[in-house]
Amino acid sequence: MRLSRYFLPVLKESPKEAEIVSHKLMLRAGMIKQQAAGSYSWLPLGYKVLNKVIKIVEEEQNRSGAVQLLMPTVQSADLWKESGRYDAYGKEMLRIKDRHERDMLYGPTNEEVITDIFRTYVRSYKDLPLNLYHIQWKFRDEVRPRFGTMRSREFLMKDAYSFDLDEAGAKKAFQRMFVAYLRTFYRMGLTGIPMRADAGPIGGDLSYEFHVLAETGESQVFLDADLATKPVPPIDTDFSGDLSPIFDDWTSLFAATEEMTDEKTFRAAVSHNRQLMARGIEVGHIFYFGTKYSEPMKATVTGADGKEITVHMGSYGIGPTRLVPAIIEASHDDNGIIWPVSVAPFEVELINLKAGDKDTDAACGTLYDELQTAGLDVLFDDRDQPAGAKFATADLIGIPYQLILGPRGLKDGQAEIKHRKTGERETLPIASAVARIKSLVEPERRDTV
Ligand code: 5CA
Repeated sequence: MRLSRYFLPVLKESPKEAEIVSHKLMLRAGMIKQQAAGSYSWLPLGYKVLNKVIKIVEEEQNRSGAVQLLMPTVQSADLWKESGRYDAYGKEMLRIKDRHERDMLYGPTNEEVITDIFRTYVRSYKDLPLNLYHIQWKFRDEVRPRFGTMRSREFLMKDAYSFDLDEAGAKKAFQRMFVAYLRTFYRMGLTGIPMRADAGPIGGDLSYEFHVLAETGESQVFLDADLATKPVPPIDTDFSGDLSPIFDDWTSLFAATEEMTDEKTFRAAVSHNRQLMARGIEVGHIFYFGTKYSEPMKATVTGADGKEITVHMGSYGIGPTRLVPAIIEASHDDNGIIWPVSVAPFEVELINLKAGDKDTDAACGTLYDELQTAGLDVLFDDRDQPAGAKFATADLIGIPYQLILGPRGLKDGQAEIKHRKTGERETLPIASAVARIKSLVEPERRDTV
């Protein structure tokens, strides 16, 4: 992408309405624009990051055996009356009437719709286990939408729903999602720590939240510090095998949100040198709730003995539009965002220090073509602007590697690479620059680990 042809409305000043660093940086870097309270447009740079986050979520859901579909945003209230949640959900639900005065709602979650799909088509125990997921917009009329897309009213959710014959089967489904989540957050450059949590309005008695540790997190969390450095299960993990050793290993270490524990219990349970009290951002939440929805909505299958079995269910959420600011909270400095390669809007930014100079333009044009041919996601700052302004924008939008070329370097046959994260600079022959960038980027994509 040539920056001269792109749409990147960066702001010089920090917007006053933003309280936390990720919100400030997303506005300054031209990633989002507020449209109403808790509602945002995703501008091209932000949308590109969001799509990379979504792709990782999809890959890991698919790897674990979940199957993707798509359900509507606007739902009929009838299903919610069947499950008994229509009145219970309260003011967070956006209630709508259509032209025939029928009660509709903008879905805050999809347990009812998926249970309806399941009961329409699935008849036999032979069709289980089944896990169906979608990535779709939700609306929750939050009391206090804040922090940009971190807590918005309209937000994107990946929600998966598992169906099993009994509790033992459902626990296995739960473990598959648990492992998929560990991998998902790791691939985005995050440490996502599973914590025992409160199930809230979704219900059930087994629930884990996944938290990213950050000073601005809304939850107080208590954990065994060893969890923060634990290697996640690798790409060749067998999701059809027994995952309980991995699950038990992770959940044997203390980690809980403030709703589930207190400081005294925590201090008594974890050895002194491993006690970590921190703030956390909830990026995922998984639930096992048995027959809470299948019972009232009559989601049953016929068992091997011909008897009707009410299925056991779980649901599993991830917030992609919250993950983007969470990644920024975890990875930034005074100059701007520092994207992990796997979710960076572009992997490398080519900077022409003297746009308009015939030779530099030609050399940069060649580099731009070669970077693309090498399979790299490239942003080319070809604008006629002072070098200082270009460097400031490059640091602000946080592209992991900058490849810099000007007339002086060109005369000596040398280009410069700047590593955004460390500030390290290397000067190298122009002819080897593309191969060098490729060798830096590829291992950091985390798509084969
Ligand atoms: N049906 C279940 C799981 S599928 C559910 O709704 N779970 S949830 O309420 O915990 O939400 C799942 C995830 O959505 C959260 O972990 C969070 O990452 C994201 N999320 C929830 N509310 C918001 C919000 N207001 N803004 C941004 N993301 C949100």
